[in-house]
Amino acid sequence: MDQEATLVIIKPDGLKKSLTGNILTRLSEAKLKIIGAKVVKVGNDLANTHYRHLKDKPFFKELIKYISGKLHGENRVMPLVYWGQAAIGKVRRIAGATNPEEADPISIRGAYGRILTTGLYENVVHASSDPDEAEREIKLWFNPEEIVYDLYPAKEEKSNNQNRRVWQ
Ligand code: DAT
Ligand code: MG
Repeated sequence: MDQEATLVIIKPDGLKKSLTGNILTRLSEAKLKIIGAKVVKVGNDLANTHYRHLKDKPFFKELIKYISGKLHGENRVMPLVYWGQAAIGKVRRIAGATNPEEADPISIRGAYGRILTTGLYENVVHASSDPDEAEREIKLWFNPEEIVYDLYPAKEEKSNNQNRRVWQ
C-alpha cells in the first residue's frame, strides 16, 4: 500500500468538549505524520462544499448547522492532514463507524459521539473516505503553502500584486 494523505477535521463538539488532546493522542497510534494543521471558522459555503455529496439527505440542513458550529455556539473546527502508509483506512478505523452507537466503543466516535434527538450523528471527527475524496477535501480546506509536503500540483498566482501558490 502506498503512502497517502487523508483529511481529519475535529468538529465543533470535539473542540467544545476539549477533546483535541485525546483525539490527537488516539490518532498518533497510527504512526502517521501530521503535515498540515490549523483552526478554521466555518462559513456556509465551505460547509456546503465539504458535504455536497449529502445534499439530498434528510439530515443535510442539520449537518450544515453542526459543522458550521451553530449547534454548539462554537464556530471553530480543526482540520489536519495526516500522511503515511494506508493513512485513509488507519484513520477511519481509529475514528470508528459513522453512527456513534454502532462504532467500536474504544474508537473516537464510539467513545465521544452521540445521536441528537433530531437524529443527526454528532460524531466528533471527520475522516476522508477514499483517495479521491481525500484530495478534494484537502484542497478545499488547505492552501498549498499550508502543507509541508508537495502533495498535489500547484501553481503561482498573482493577486493584489503578490504571488501566492494555489492548487492547479
Ligand atoms: P462519514 O463521516 O463516516 O464519512 P458520511 O460522509 O456518510 O459519513 O456523513 C457525513 C456526516 O453526516 C457523518 O459524519 C454524520 C452525518 N450522518 C451521516 N449519515 C447519517 C445518518 N444516517 N443520520 C444522521 N446523520 C448522519
Ligand atoms: Mg464521509
